[in-house]
Amino acid sequence: MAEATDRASAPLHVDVIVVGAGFAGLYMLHRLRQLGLHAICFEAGAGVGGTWYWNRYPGARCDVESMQYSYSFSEELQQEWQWSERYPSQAEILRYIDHVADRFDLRRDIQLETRVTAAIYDEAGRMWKVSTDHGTEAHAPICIMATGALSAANTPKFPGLDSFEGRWFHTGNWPHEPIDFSGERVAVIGTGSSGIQAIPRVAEQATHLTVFQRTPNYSVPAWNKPLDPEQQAEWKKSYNEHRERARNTRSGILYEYSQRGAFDVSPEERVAEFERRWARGGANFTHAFNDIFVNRAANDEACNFVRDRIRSIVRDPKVAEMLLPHDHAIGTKRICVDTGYFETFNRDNVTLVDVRTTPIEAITPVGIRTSAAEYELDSIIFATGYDALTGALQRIDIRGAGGERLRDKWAQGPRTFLGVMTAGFPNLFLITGPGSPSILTNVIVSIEHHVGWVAECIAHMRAEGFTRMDAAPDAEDAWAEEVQAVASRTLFTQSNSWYMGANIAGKPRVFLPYVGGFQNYTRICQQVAEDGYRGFIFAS
Ligand code: NA7
Repeated sequence: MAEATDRASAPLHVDVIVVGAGFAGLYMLHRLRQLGLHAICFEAGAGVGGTWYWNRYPGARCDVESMQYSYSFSEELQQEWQWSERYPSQAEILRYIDHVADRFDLRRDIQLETRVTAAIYDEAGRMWKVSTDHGTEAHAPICIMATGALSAANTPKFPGLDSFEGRWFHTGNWPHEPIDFSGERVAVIGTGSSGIQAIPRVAEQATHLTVFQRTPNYSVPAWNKPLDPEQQAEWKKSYNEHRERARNTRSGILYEYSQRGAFDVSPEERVAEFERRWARGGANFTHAFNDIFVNRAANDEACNFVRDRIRSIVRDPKVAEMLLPHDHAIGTKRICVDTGYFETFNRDNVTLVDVRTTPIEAITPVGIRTSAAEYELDSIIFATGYDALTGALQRIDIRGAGGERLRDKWAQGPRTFLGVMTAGFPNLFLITGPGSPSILTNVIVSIEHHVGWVAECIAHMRAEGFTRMDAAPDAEDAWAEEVQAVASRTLFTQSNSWYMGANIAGKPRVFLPYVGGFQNYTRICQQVAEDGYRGFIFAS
């Protein structure tokens, strides 16, 4: 582990700079070493793990099953690691990432507690000059942004937050010491995946929990449970086959993808199918029929089923009504997977406040004031999400050829070729960047694909003697159109989701990831490479 202080004042010269030591940065570092390159990785956290380092809120858990949410690049690694539950907790994922960092001896090239503040391309020297919050600089011909799609926390600017005399937290930046809410009056603002996971756990501790909900959300039960060691061993016998099958799906996850439309079956069969999937748990639910993401009537059937479930779980009909999602098609905002979320509203110590009808006006020294009432609080938890996909990149001062700022280039929305490069920013690679399937998939599957593709591309550059690679503007324009075109054929673009940038004031409303399917996307990437990296411009 490098010391955070007293780093050399002269710029460090390496072959590649990697920004971020989460799942993407760690694997990138490993692949670069295999190419014989000297890379350095900067990481803002005091440990590796990225998202899973920061998101330590109560109940934090992945909504992709453990046997799938892990690296596949090492047969030894996937065989030796034992998962303990169907869905992995944050703590278990972090133990796994720490194990990976040690097992592949990655730490010696990672500088922790070092936030990258700027990355500026020096055209004459063909060099990325990267600055950090320590005032240090590193220079490298190649820079790789492994900064994460959900890593730039969004804390709404409610007036008066600074005056609040209690404690406040963001789920995406949770303290590392244990936080005990016993005996406290607590608020959770936000009912996305993070809020829905945290709310049941906080309600168990707090004297009183008030949930401030702007948009009710669809959630299906996780039915999390311990993993049977025999089943795990059985799965591992053909781990690579499972992985390969997953890579050939649209989300990189082995769900049961139905080949039937919702109206190909009788109403009774339809409900039976939803019931079967509800009983099985998880996001598999939205794949009950193959038209749920494209046909509003089919989607409505799934929505109605979930609304009926909410009504049957929540005892107070008024509260149940407040919890019913109506404003978006199921799955077009990330579907939540919960443990006892709706049941929590049956507790005497939990109150639900609808901030669409009674908006939060201010945070006061003693609590939260809405247009209708004042709530006295000891702690406030912001489960208010992220400036997704572009936020982490745009918080860095990135300047490409001719000094163009990425923030300016992306002012009307991000533009990339394949989500992996953006024209005018030579030798700058993005891992699971906007315009790639990224968070619409099992993100580790996407990360492994991107890292592998970038590593092969760098190997190609070296083999051919190229020192400069850039996306061609016409290829980028065509890809940006394709990203929007495939999205417009789905229901996704009709929702005010973070996929659309709609959760951040002033963010352009464009669909950010590529929704055309992971398996189709990877074929396109492969074809581009086989065609001599068609759509990229090389120079030596
Ligand atoms: P999300 O899914 O963006 O959820 C954030 C929640 O916070 C959502 O309910 C928002 O309501 C709410 N929110 C945001 N700003 C405000 C304000 N100003 N007032 C009231 N409520 C607000 O983030 P998560 O962290 O839960 O999940 C992110 C992803 O991480 C998740 O999808 C998984 O992939 C893992 P809104 O819906 O915008 O009305």
